[in-house]
Amino acid sequence: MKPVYVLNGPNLNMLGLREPAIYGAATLADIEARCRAHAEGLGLSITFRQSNIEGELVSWIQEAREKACGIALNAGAYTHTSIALHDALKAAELPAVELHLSNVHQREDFRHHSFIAPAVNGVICGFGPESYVLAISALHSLLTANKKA
Ligand code: DHK
Repeated sequence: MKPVYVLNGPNLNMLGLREPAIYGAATLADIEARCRAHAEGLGLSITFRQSNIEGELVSWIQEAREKACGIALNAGAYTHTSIALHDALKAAELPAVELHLSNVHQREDFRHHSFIAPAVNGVICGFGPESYVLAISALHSLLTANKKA
């Protein structure tokens, strides 16, 4: 089976150092390890990547169309700005989940709007690193449901 792509946008390479009161103490490497262990338990493999560059995220979503079975995306601040990521997700035609560590709805108004949300199956936010685990479980459910269909 093809891997799930777990894609991370800008500033997520700074986790552990960055505003720990909001984003927690776990590093992106810690989260990657947790995602791998969880995915393995579900019989999935993952490709885990981070970029600060919008176009690179677009290219990885395009690549996913052929090489992945689903996408979990924390697009960071591009969530709130990127029509390009919206369009790439639409074109990928794969099960996809938007996720965030923080509860964006409890935060500044500019974080309340997502350009990603209309292009994915669902959104998970506010559970810290557990948001990644929940997103992988959600993709597993979607993939299992697809197989039964
Ligand atoms: C991460 C970011 O970098 C912010 O720009 C988003 C998201 C929230 C998170 O909570 O994972 O607004």
